[in-house]
Amino acid sequence: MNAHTAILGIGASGVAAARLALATGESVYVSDLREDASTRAHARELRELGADVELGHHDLARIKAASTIVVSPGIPPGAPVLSALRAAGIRWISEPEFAVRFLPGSLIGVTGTNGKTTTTLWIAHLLKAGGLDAEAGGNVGGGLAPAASLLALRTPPPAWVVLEMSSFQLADTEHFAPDVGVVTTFSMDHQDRYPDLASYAADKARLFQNARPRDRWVLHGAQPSVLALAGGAPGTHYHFALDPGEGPAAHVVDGVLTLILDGQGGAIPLIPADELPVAGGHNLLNALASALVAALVGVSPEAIRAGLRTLPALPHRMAPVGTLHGVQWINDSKATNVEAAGMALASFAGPVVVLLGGKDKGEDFSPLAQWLPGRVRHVLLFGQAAVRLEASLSAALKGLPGPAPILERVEGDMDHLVAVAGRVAEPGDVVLFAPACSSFDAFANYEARGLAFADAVARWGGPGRS
Ligand code: UMA
Repeated sequence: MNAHTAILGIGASGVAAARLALATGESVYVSDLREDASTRAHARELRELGADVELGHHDLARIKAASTIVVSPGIPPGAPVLSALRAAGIRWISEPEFAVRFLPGSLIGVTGTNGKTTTTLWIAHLLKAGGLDAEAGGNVGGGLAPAASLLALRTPPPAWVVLEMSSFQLADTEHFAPDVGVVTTFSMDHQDRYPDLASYAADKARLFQNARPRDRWVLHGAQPSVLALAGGAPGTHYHFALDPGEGPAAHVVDGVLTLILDGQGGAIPLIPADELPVAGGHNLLNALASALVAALVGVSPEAIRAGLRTLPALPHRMAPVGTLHGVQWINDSKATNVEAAGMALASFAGPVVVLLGGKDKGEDFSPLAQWLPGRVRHVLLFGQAAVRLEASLSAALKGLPGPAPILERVEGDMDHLVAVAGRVAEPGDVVLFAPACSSFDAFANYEARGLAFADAVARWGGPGRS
């Protein structure tokens, strides 16, 4: 009898894993608790390919009978179906763990709290610039790259696969072993799923669980939390950082992105930072990490330079929405945590009007305060997190020197929020939509929230229109 695979969840992960399992001749049972237009459409697609799909119910007996169980990352560890499997001593894996069984090429795994999607896509871009057969995928989402299993369906499969791995996906890995592993940043996030930093770190650290002496690790050298994740994992550890002080392999010297790699004859200047086609200090770090990975896998400095000059900008990340009456509007809806919003704020000297709010994940907001005095003129607080944001920022601002911004809570829809921002902004200001919270209090995801912001700015159109 063919191997039997059970797949839990029929979102992007479940559909991709099911298609891969079916293509390899396995019999497939897919189940999802949700029964709506979207799950029904996915069910129809998979049934046509030969899968057995059940909506509204997980049949535990059928799941237990499977030789492989693939669980979608959005199913929380405490979900009844997973508790039942755990109680029965039955193990499951995540979708990328399943996919890599069918990916014979070299694997680059990218994780981190922020910057992992950009870095994943940029590494693939630089490898392609060097003539390598490389594809990006994994957690990326937003239609920018496919789930890992869909890469495994390509014939022939890519020689190089660059996979973004979320902590949820890393949690359920067993044999996942990247040839090159990258950690972009690490700070607390997803507090709605993790009880503490240690358990979040434990999942992220699974990137290193099967580390071999030949592996290469590319790490944010200025973040002790990243270096602690890697610990003493076997393999060669390379650091990237803005400051050349600590001797990282990739850094910035006199405004020029520079690599220093053993056996390559000293410093290799790449391109001046101001020639990168994307804004933001954190993008400089993403570019350094990507260039370092490309160099480690053999892309020439010439090809890296050409690739850096053509790095693609990603939607909803520091994306200019337009300049209206001297005010620049920036959509950074992907800033779904404090670290990301802080990095966005740090990219502007000021004056800034910043829009913060959304679903409260329980994160400590007070570190945001350090970016406000002297830079931010006005903070508009919206959504479910507004009250706690206001309390936490006003308390943290008391201990800081410099002119404090006005904190103002705004109720109502996106059109109203944008109109208030337009009213308080003055010519020369930046209005920065970098919410520091996830979008799920009012939107399906950060993309829908970013689109709503951009649309509202377009509708508003300028002062006097509110
Ligand atoms: N469900 C059950 N039983 C349960 C609970 C849930 O059947 O007990 C069902 C839900 O009804 C739902 C499915 O399980 O239909 C869960 O789907 P999912 O949330 O895992 O979504 P997918 O569409 O499979 O998307 C996932 C990633 N989503 C999450 O991790 C939440 C996508 O990352 C990723 O692009 C995709 O797989 C392909 O790898 C997005 C994301 O937001 C971009 N990731 C988070 C992040 O980056 O911060 C982690």
